[in-house]
Amino acid sequence: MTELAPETRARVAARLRDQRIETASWAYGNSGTRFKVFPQEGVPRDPYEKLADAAEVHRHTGVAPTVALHIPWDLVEDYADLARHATGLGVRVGTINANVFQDNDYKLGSVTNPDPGVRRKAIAHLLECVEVMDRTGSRDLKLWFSDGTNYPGQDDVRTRQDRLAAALAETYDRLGPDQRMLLEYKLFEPAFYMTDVPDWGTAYAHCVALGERAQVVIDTGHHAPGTNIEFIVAVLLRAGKLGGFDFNSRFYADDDLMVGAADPFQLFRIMHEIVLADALSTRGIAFMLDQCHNIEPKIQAVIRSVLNVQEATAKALLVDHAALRAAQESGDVLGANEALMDAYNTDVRPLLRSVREDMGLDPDPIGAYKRSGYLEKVRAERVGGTQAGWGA
Ligand code: AOS
Ligand code: ZN
Ligand code: ZN
Repeated sequence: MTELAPETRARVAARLRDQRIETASWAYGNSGTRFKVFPQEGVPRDPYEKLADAAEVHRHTGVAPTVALHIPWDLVEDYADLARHATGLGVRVGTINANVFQDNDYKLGSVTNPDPGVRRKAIAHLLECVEVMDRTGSRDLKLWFSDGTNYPGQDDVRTRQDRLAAALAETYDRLGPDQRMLLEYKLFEPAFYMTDVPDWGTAYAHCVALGERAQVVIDTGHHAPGTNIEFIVAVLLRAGKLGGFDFNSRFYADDDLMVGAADPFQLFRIMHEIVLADALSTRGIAFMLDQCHNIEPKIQAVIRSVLNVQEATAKALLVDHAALRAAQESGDVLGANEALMDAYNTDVRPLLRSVREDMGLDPDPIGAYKRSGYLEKVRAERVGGTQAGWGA
C-alpha cells in the first residue's frame, strides 16, 4: 500500500476521531507482583487524583474520555460528587468493576461459595455497585469472579454454576433499563484447578440466560497460550453478545502489560473483526484497558497503550474489504492473506498524527505530555500515593 487515496484517508480519519478507549483507575496507582511493589513518585492518593491523571491522558489523546472505577479500591463518601469532579476535569466515570475477591470470607468463593451467608454478602456488594452506577451515571457493571476450586472434588461444579446463575440473575434484575452487565471470564488464577467462569462459552451461556443486557467481556490476557482470540471476537459479535474488552498484553499468564506490546498483530486481528462487523462505534462495545504499570511511568504508559489501540485500529480500517472478499470468494488463499498483511504493514503513524492535528491536539501525545510538566507538578504535590489494589 502506497499513498492513501483521499477518500480512504477521510473515511479512516473520521472513524479514528470517533473511537473511544476507556482507561482504568487502577492503572494510575502503584501496583506490582506478589514479590514487590515498586512505588512511583507522584501517583494518586485518592480516586479524585486518579481521575485527574486519566483526564491528562484524555487531554493529550482526545479519545479516552471515560475512566473505569473499581469498588472498593475507589471508595468515596459521595459518588455523585466524584462524577461531578470527573466532568469538571473533562472526563466521565465509565465501567464500575466489582470486587468480591479480597475478603477473607471469599476463600472458597464469593457468589459460588458453599456458605449461603457468604454468597449473600457477595451479592450485596454487586447490588451496591449498581447503586454506584446510579450515582455516577455509569452504564456498565463489569463482573470478574476469582471463584473456583484448587482440587478435584473440592466442590460440586454444577452446584456452583447454579449459585453463580442465581447471583447473576439477582444482580441483573437490579439493573436499570440503560445499564448493562459485562461478564468477564478467566481460564485460571487465583483458582488453579477450575474457575467458575473459565471461558467465553461459559460466560456466553450465562449471558444468554440472563437477557440482552448481559454481555461477555474479553480480557485479552485471560486465555490459554495460542488461543485464537479474534475467533472468539467474531463468534460473540455474530451472536450480539460482545460487550467489551479488557485490553492488555500477556507473555505468560495474566501479565497485564501494555496492550499491543506483546503481540501487535493479534491486536490488529481483533480490531479487524471489529471493523468487519462495523462495531467500532462508541455506544456498543466498551474498549477498556485493564493494565498495571509496575515498572514503567504510569500516565505515559496509558497514553502509549491508547496509541497502540489507535494504531491497530487504523491498520484494521485500511483493510481493502472488496479485495479481501474477492480473494476469499475466488479461493485465492494468498491474495486474501495479502489483503490483510498489506494493511497491517502500513505505517499509520503519519495518518494518526494528522488526525490529531484535525482534532486540535498535538500530533505527538507522549512528547506533549512530557513537555507539559504534569508529572513534575504531581510529583511535588502528591506524597504517599496509593496502592492500586493488585499485587498488594
Ligand atoms: C482479573 O484478572 C480481571 O482481569 C479483572 O478484570 C480486573 O483486572 C480486576 O477486576 C480489576 O478491576
Ligand atoms: Zn480484566
Ligand atoms: Zn485479568
